[in-house]
Amino acid sequence: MFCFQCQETAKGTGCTIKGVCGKTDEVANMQDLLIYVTKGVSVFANLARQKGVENAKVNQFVFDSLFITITNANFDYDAIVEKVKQGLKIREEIKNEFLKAGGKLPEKLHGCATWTSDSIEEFERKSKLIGVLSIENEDIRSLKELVTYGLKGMAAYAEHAFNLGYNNNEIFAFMQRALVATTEEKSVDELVALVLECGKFGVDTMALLDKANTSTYGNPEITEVNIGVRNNPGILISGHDLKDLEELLEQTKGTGVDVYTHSEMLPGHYYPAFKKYENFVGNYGNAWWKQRDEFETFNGPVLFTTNCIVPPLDKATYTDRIYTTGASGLGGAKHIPARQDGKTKDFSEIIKHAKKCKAPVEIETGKIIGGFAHNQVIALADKVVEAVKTGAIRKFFVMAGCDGRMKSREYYTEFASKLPKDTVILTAGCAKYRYNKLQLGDINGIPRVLDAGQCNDSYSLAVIALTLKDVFKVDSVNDLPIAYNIAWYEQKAVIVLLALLYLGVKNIHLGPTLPGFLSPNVAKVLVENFGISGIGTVDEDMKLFLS
Ligand code: SF4
Ligand code: SF3
Repeated sequence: MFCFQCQETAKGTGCTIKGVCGKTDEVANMQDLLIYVTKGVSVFANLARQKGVENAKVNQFVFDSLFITITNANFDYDAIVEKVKQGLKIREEIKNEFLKAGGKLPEKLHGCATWTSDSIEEFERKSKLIGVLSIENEDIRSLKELVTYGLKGMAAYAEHAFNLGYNNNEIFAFMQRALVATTEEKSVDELVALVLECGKFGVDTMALLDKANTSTYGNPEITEVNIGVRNNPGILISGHDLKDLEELLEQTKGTGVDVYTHSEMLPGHYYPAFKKYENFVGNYGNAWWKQRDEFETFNGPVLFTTNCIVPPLDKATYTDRIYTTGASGLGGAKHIPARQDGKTKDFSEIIKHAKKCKAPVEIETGKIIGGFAHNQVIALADKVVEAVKTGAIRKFFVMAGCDGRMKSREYYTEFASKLPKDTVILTAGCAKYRYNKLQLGDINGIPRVLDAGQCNDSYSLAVIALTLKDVFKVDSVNDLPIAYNIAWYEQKAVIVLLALLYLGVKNIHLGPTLPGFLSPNVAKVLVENFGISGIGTVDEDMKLFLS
């Protein structure tokens, strides 16, 4: 195996024996094969599209497969093998549709469009030959992988929007065109342009998901979320999918089973539509990487709707309480099947399981506050603008992104606590758990940590910046008193970053380490054109940001 797609990649350069995330060699290789086959499907989907054929099943296969290979989403070898088989079938289907529409096969086709097999031995043999390192030139490899990781993040957001009935064929067409581009000979300049285009479609996808979420569940509003527990048995729901949350709440209503959110599902509490559920009790625990402790004490079943899963240790007592659904998967865990023919998912087994479990052990008490997505912040705009004009707010710090296990991430807690009292943190994603319980106070009633929601709600932060740009009548978002100190971990953060670059945001600080997949030359391009940099010590950075 070779994988360097996330921030925790071994030695900052690549996981080669086993993933730091827990992905085995076999799973990593099979995910590579799935990406390879997905590129093959995209080859024919692109050709077919030129003949006017748009195939919804193909589009769904492509975004779902990309999503499955995101860090910490799916560790289930058998599920990934099944997906590869499905891909080979779908590739044949779309190829035939292309031929039926009068298409003529190109003389030369990439191996991803022609390789086929039905033997697992051949799957495994092939999977070792087509990975990241099969691209020799390190700059080309770096850019092609940067595009691929951006697409993975985009796919995740597209899937959530799709689950709520929101689609955009232009996004699907871009995804497939970009996947095919990674199989073609391209110059560095062409690939840099593709990276930026990926950012453009990242903005579109996040805007689509924002529309899907807010049209379906209302605009997030200021909410105090309980972090303590009640005495009933509970189900802990993690990941990002709000449709799953809705169906779980509907099915647990009146059963005596409480529902708690974990990690990235916390912002579920901010939506008006979910406030009517009396059994939607609060948020339990912290960011994803603390799950090995927090799932022990939770006592009840845990439902993963997406990443981030940490495979349980052998001694864990909660392994049989894990359920997965959607793109997520874990060998040995029960997977709740997708919706069929417009029906809801069936969570009855989890609910039955919960009824046999003890109530959660209380690990924290009190409340955290959030719900500062664009609509809510813009409703407060007068107050915010006033505070900036009078100098009560000196600067905003966008500290969105991901959390992770590395000790170096303590930087973000220290940074947040050392920020002067006249600054405000804008956050989204699980990065917030590094400072959302610090009691940083407020400025004239505006909390100093404004949580917009999940990582995809980083879109809200962009909308807020663009609104402030108009209010303050400045030419560029870079003229606003906003600094960017972003933490990244997986590929959703990659698409958020590319989206910000596309919107013209400069001088983003990215930490705790720069991506291992950036070759020195590609890193140089990002530094020279966008002013991207890493982080230093808290004190040095604080001086730099406030100077
Ligand atoms: Fe390593 Fe990250 Fe890849 Fe997992 S996802 S194998 S930790 S680089
Ligand atoms: Fe977190 Fe995985 Fe990225 Fe969605 S849940 S921000 S790391």
